[in-house]
Amino acid sequence: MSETIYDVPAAWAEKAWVTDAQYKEMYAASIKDPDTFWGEHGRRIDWFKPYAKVRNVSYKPGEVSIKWYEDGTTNVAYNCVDRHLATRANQTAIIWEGDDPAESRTITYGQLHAEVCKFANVLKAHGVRKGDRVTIYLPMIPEAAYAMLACARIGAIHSVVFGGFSPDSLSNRIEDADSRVVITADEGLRGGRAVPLKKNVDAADDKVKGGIGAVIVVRRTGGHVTMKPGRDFWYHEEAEKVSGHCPPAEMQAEDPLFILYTSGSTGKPKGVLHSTAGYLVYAAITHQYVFDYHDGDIYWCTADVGWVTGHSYILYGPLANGATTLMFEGIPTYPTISRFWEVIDKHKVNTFYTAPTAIRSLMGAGEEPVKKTSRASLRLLGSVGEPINPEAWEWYHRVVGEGRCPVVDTWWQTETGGILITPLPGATRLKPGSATRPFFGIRPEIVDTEGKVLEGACEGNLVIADSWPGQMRTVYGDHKRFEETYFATYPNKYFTGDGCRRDADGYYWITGRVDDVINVSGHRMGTAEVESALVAHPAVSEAAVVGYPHDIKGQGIYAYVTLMTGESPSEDLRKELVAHVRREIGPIASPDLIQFSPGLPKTRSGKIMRRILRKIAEDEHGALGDTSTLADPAVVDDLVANRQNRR
Ligand code: 6R9
Repeated sequence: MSETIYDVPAAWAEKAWVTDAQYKEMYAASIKDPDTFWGEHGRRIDWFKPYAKVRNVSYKPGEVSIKWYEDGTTNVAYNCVDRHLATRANQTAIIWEGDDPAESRTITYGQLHAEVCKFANVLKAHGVRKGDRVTIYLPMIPEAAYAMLACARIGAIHSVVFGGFSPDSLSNRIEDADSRVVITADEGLRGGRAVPLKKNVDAADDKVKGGIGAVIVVRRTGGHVTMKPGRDFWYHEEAEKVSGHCPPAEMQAEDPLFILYTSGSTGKPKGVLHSTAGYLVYAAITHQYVFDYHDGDIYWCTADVGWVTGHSYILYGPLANGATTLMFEGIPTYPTISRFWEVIDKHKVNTFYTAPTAIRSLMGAGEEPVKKTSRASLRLLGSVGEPINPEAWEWYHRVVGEGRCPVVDTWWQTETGGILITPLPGATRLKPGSATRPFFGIRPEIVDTEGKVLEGACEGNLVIADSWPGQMRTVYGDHKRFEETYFATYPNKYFTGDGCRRDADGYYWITGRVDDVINVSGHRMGTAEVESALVAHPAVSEAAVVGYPHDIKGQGIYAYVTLMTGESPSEDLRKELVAHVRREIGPIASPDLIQFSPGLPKTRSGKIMRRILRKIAEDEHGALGDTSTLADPAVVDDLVANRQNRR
């Protein structure tokens, strides 16, 4: 473990919103009296009707209920757009950088307002009402922002599905959310290659019970698509038919804002539900303090809007703060491996927020592609999505940031809505690899497997002892699953699913998932999902999937596959199974290694012993531990002998 410490640069301590002393004071106050702290910060957004009640939360088993600002009314789109018009109508809200470096444009707050109103009226014209679910399956184009804000404006609940998901994954999400309207584009464009989004929607529609009601299609590439009469509508044609005037709906603070599907340790992906006011307050306050956002900053988060990072830190947090946010359609390596740094120079980006997997892959190309750019505008760097190894942190800090930019390693989850553990650049001394300290109002605890709260320097499972406004409210349509997943393991606490170490300075070091979720390039993948995709193949009788350390992706996917009688292992079958999983879920779920195994290690009660499979996949088979409870210990010898991950 690296224990290098980086002090807060003097200039940062001077200009930042909070110094170390202020952090300590504000943090203590936020924990001692959350009602006062959040009562004040709730006013950073505008309200139609102000709230009198700040929090109303119960983590009690069987009656988990989370409400913030519940008697107030407001509107998220109003807060992200309209309220800035008086002072920022001509300020750039969104800088859009296309996949092709020759394509970029800026959208002012005034233009954003007009676009969002139009889009909202198109949705209304197609029968979308308050509370209806709208699925958004779009590439990284400004229309994704317009569509999300349009939903918020009229009180519809958006469910954004990442453009890399397959028709099957898309249809499951459309069906689970019971959403009648889908917004997509003819094609997406990434790294010069077209992604057939509309075609995927057509394929998904065949699988949705009752079919999709209406598909609104944004023209992006002009590529050929088939339009089904009565179901498919070109957005640009619909937009011409509607007025540009659309008043924002008055929403209750606890009305749902969006659903976002995320993988868990069991079953199909869960629809994480976030509500209106608390989410926005939390996205806004964290965006301000964590990125030390000041008026005039150019801010770039490289995530896709299909993930929570895109929701909170491309769109809602920055726009609530009246910021200029950059939206990038492409990939880090196209047309050249210097693309990120070129975009930073082109738009004079001050704050840059990306994922460790991107840093590790760019690190592999050496310093020259970075050093040939200026990056003089950069002041702050951020990291999110998975633990960042100290080597990657140091490279990011030294090469990309030239040693002058603090790195904020921000730990959070789809479920948390916003950043929970993080440095503040003007306040926190940095330790590479540590997410450092809790944000205001956050009470992390480390517990052992029995739930005993550990004190001081320790290691165990990370729980959060109390609520914060950005917390998810339920699993869409399944409150019982919400309680069981997050509040049953350690009663009266929110269980994160992450392991964590706390050092003697009170710094937190996230060690990774402790459940059956793997983190591939910062994307969450449930092992159960990949397994069920594999067993859906006719040649497969049984499958078990675990993660293993991967130099670039953080974790890779290792699949143990038992074939049906009569089937025999081959390279072709291996390839076919990879292609099959890509088709079923999407490319992010592709197994990196497949081991054909005649049997899987099971207990006498038939439970697969994943601990053993993990050890073999990690090439740590010297330390398999106790195998005496196995039904057939000989299975393990075969697994070790034929392991795929030899170092
Ligand atoms: C925002 C986001 C959440 C899981 C989380 C943890 C891992 C995210 C991290 C991190 C270490 C960080 N994670 N940020 N681990 N350090 N800075 O990524 O949400 O996709 O739901 O993933 O990602 O394991 O539990 P999500």
